[in-house]
Amino acid sequence: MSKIGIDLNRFILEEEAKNPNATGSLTQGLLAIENATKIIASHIRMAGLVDILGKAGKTNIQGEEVQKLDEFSNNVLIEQLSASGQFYALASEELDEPIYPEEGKNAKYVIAFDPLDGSSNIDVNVSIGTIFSIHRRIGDGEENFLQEGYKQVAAGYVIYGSSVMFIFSTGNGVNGFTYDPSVGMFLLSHPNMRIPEKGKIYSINEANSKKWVDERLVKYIETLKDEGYTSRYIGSMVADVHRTLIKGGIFGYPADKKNKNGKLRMLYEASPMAFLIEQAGGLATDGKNRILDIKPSDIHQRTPVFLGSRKEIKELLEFLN
Ligand code: P6P
Repeated sequence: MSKIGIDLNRFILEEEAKNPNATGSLTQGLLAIENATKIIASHIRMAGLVDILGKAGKTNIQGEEVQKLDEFSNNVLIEQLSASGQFYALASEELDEPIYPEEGKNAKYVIAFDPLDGSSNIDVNVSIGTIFSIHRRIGDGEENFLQEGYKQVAAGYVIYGSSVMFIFSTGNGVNGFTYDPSVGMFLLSHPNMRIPEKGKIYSINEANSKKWVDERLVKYIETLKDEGYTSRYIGSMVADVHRTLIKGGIFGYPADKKNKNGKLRMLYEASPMAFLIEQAGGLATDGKNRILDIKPSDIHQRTPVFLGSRKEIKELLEFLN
């Protein structure tokens, strides 16, 4: 029987019930993420009205100190994830160092997140998103976040676009939920998401092509053009990856002479997105290595990223190696 329309909470609980060793901790952690993103979504929707679009240091109509949406999103996630007691440590794109909530001192998971990726697009009303990656706790410090991506317990993103969607995986495929504000719930709309074997879209910022470290990439993109591919680049990773997951093709942010390791971060952009794309049947590489096999050495390290359909990624690897 199709589970279309089942709410996210019930779906997560049913997933937990399938795992005899589950203690409910991951469930509570995922529900904390869900709560945080509902709060973020409601504020993004109001952003244009209550003057919190990309400004800081201003007071809003209530005379309250205005936070930029990415600072606001970061604070909401820290509050909700800490209060859940399910995370020993939190690493955020907005924080130089991880934080260790008192409530999570005995927790068995750690979480890395980008609270509002693509936030430079807020003022022009382009889709933006929250990205998260959950690992098992393995120690007392930063080593918890320096684990290979294939060890992720769960990963996902919430895209705040024409509709708000929660896309995640706990290692048993990818499922997508669409937010219904009339009932305040995420409802299953995209069960068992699979990326097409091949697409007709490439997504890369060609303005940087003269700076790309590997000129063979230019040749690869030219072959896609010769095959009739079209270009789509939004400049918001969550939006570009979401379209790639649904339509297929390839998304990339390569290394260039300015960004020697690329621009995107391993922990809370490349690794969780690679996990999702692989769970949906696609591939994700840094141009040489499988993203999920790379052991990070710094919590904010950057990496070149190419992800998408098997056909395009395999062809790219042949060009580059
Ligand atoms: P560029 C947004 O600022 C971001 O971090 C990602 O969401 C996006 O994929 C990338 O940077 C866009 O970078 O240099 O093409 O504007």
